[in-house]
Amino acid sequence: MPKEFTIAVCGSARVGKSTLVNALCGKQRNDILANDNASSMEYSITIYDTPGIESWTEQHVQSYFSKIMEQSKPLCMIYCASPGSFARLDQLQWLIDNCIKSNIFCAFVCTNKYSGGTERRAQVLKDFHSLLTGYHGMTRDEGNIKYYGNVALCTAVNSIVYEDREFGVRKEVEGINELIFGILTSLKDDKIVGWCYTVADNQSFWVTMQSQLIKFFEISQQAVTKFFNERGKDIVESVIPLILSVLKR
Ligand SMILES: Nc1nc2c(ncn2[C@@H]2O[C@H](COP(=O)(O)OP(=O)(O)OP(=O)(O)O)[C@@H](O)[C@H]2O)c(=O)[nH]1
Ligand SMILES: [Mg+2]
Repeated sequence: MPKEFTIAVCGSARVGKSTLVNALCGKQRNDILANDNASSMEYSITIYDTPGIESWTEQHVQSYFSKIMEQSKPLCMIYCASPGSFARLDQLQWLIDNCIKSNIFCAFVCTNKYSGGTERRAQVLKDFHSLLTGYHGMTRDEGNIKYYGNVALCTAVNSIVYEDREFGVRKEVEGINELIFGILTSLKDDKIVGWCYTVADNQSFWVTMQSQLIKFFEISQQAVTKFFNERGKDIVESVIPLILSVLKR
């Protein structure tokens, strides 16, 4: 039996949930089957990406999330809101209460951050912040990510290139690698493994964040270089086993 991990993605319709999932995974699919060759154990990863709920009412949230919980407990809940889309903080309380009760880490993400202007983006982040401080004080503010103990983090991302030809504006992808790293460093034990496999194909993450990963997990640079030389260009094949061996220590 493969070890199963699930991730719950929540939020209103058209805010950029699926685009974020693709950016995190580094590929266009929602169900990933990954093999850990080192132990020949199989990991199965399922991402629940809501098909656009038009009215994100408390009732919808409850039935959707309860259904996921029946299947298996998610290792992480990612809540998405785009600038201007976010107005019903109270409806999120049930969701956070339940995540905390079940020990599920929450990532609150302002998706498509350039779509609604600076003020609206700031408002979403302000709303996330005031909501989360009701549960846990802010413990860290690093790399544009605010952390609230082991409960949650919040940040803003641009999942794909943003272009406004009329105003001659172009913005590159932003905040995805940092978000992956933020979630990775907030999880515990085998949830870390699940998250590593979720983002296993995101070459950009493993390459860009290599030194941060080495530092955080206290992996030796020498070991990474050695694996890298032996296994060729596949960073994933070289870094994930090292993280796993650190966790098993
Ligand atoms: N430039 C840019 N466009 C984005 C971003 N996120 C989403 N979009 C665009 O916004 C639209 C909606 O994105 P989706 O990812 O389909 O949103 P969704 O929340 O999955 O939508 P539903 O599944 O219908 O609820 C698409 O046209 C995306 O290309 C982003 O970060 N940057
Ligand atoms: Mg979608």
